[in-house]
Amino acid sequence: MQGPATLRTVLVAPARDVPTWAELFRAELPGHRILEAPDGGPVHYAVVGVPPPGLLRGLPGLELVLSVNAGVDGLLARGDVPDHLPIVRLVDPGLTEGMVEWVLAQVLAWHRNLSAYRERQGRGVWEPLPERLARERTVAVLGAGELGGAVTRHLVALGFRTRTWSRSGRAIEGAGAHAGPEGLAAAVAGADVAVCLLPLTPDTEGIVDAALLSRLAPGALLVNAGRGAQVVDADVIAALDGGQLSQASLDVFRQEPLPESHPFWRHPGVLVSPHVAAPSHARTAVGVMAGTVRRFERGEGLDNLVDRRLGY
Ligand code: NDP
Ligand code: OXD
Repeated sequence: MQGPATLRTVLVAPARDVPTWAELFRAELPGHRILEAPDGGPVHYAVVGVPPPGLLRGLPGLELVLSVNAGVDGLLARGDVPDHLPIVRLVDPGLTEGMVEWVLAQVLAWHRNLSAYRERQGRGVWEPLPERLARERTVAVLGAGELGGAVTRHLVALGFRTRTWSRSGRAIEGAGAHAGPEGLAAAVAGADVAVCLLPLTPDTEGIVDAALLSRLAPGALLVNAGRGAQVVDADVIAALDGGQLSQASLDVFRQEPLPESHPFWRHPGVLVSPHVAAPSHARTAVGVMAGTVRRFERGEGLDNLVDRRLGY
């Protein structure tokens, strides 16, 4: 029988709910040693979000980093993951379902004028607004990966004319595909809705700016659930004030929590949610991560490895 020192060890250190995550790992990987804090012994796998500075470099024997987030910009920005270590980001059906629901909730509520009727209700106004069919609206989805792809498939199923934009021009059935910097203008041209589901990299920072917004249809909806720094805040406010946007549904912000003084809080055209579009649920994510550990130990190839060169 193996003693504790020889067991493969998983350090479970997400920012929140460590005991819950650790309990689920113990159930999934009963032959492993599951730690909730480093104990000086070898740690083969680290389950982290954005760990405290120095944590990863201080773990002897580390072989694999498992991100509890889909986006690894925060983890990479720390510069703390030694170059030789593979990082697997979270791709989890539970997270994907959450994102599909959140984005569709924004798009459908705007498309069917629900916020406008809510505002009219306060004034006792019975006034039907022009209603359009989904097939009369164009939605541009920036990012056609795990989340952008799933959202696109649902938009297509509802009948929206949908276009995606990605680095590689990855195709999603029923949607138009645009690629690379030269394809961005065509992807968003005349779109009624722009949905941002990009990872934050040097190439995507500030991508939702005045130039991009000016290419949308007047009165468009902007939905951002990627990362806050992809949006130029002042350009969004100006587009709302000038009528180029009628609403901005924002889940992510340059600074989180969103500072109390930020104009997004009080702008009538902005819907703020506190980075909840697609939370990582331990009850679905741990099974996925334990599967990755088992594949790693069988020497099989890993899915969803972060490409450090691309930054996602
Ligand atoms: P993926 O890596 O699966 O997809 C990323 C997509 O973005 C790919 O289609 C990729 O292109 C495209 N892309 C990346 N860089 C560029 C670029 N420079 N130009 C054009 N396209 C680009 O990521 P996910 O779909 O899993 O997640 C996307 C992001 O969503 C995360 O990085 C995170 O920031 C955010 N997120 C937010 C959450 C929330 O609660 N608000 C929860 C989870 C994630 P290609 O297909 O060619 O590689
Ligand atoms: C993620 C997130 O990247 O929570 O998973 O934003």
